[in-house]
Amino acid sequence: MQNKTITESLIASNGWMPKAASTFAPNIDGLFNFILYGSILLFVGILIVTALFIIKYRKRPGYSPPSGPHITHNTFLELAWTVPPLILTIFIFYWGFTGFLDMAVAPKNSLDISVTGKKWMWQFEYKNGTKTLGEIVVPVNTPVSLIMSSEDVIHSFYVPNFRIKRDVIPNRYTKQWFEATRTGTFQIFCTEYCGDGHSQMLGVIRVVSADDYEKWLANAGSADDGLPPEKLGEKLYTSKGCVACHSVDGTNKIGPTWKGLFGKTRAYAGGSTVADENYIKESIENPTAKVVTGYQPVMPSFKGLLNDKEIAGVIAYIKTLK
Ligand code: HEC
Ligand SMILES: [Cu+2]
Repeated sequence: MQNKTITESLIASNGWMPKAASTFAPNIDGLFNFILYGSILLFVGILIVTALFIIKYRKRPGYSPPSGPHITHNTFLELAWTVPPLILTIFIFYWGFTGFLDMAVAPKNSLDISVTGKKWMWQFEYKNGTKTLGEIVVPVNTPVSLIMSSEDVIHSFYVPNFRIKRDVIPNRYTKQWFEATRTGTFQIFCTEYCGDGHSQMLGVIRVVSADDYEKWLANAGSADDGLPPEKLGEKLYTSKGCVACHSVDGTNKIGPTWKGLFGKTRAYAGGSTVADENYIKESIENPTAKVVTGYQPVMPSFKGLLNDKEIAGVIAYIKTLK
């Protein structure tokens, strides 16, 4: 699922960059291409001139270098290699700086969403209290402002299709805004190495029409599409970030594998219990209550982040992993 989204949204539209999907993208791509192709042009030009000079002035029988006074200065030449590059760099600076300012200041009417990065998930909260994990839904053609902070280490919020990337830092708020120009699902990455689960610290931005957005928000962010419980659980496994720490194929990652978990006897400091529905629910909402022997108490609590239906879905999914 998540992987499919990655490939779809990141496929390059022109064999080159991921499909542009924000108002920033044309300007940024323009500047990037200008610098890239400009550099290539200059580089190739210099190589050609170098090659011509090597041939023209090579040491060979019957050729002696032009004689005359030693040249120390040529005002025209010196101006020629100073002034045009200066104008070029000022132009590039101006282009980049005005673009940077546009990206730094969010329009007044923007939709605010707060973002919390923590190992290894993205958590979002809308103004009306709707909380989501690993996914935000936003209306198309509307400025959205992200107010971001981290609960642990430095993370970085990166959406290639929107050409936005901003560090997410503990004890400080950083802001990033964007306006999506097309509907679709776009990948969020963490681009600041933050530990074992870094590469799994993924999320998606779903851009929908204004109507669909209102509908979604009215349903308090539940988007379970009427899936059967075990399918819902399977979806949540990736979308809520459990995948960063739990495998379903028997390998132990940061947390124990879910394969064969249901009905197994679990040992924890001070006792043991059979992994039944209640144990799984407790493990999700209050993970430190019974820390499985051999593991660190690093699982964050998902209390309030998974509703009862979703927890039932996770339980149903774990039951299928025999
Ligand atoms: C940051 C890593 C991390 C994430 C993310 C995480 N877990 Fe865990 N989980 C752990 C660790 C470590 C343990 C074992 C220690 C403990 O019991 O707290 C554990 C234990 C569990 C257990 C008990 C497993 C057993 O073998 O007894 C369940 C059930 C569980 N997690 C469910 C979830 C669900 C559901 C999610 C996603 C919504 C999730 N976890 C996300 C790290 C994580
Ligand atoms: Cu991170």
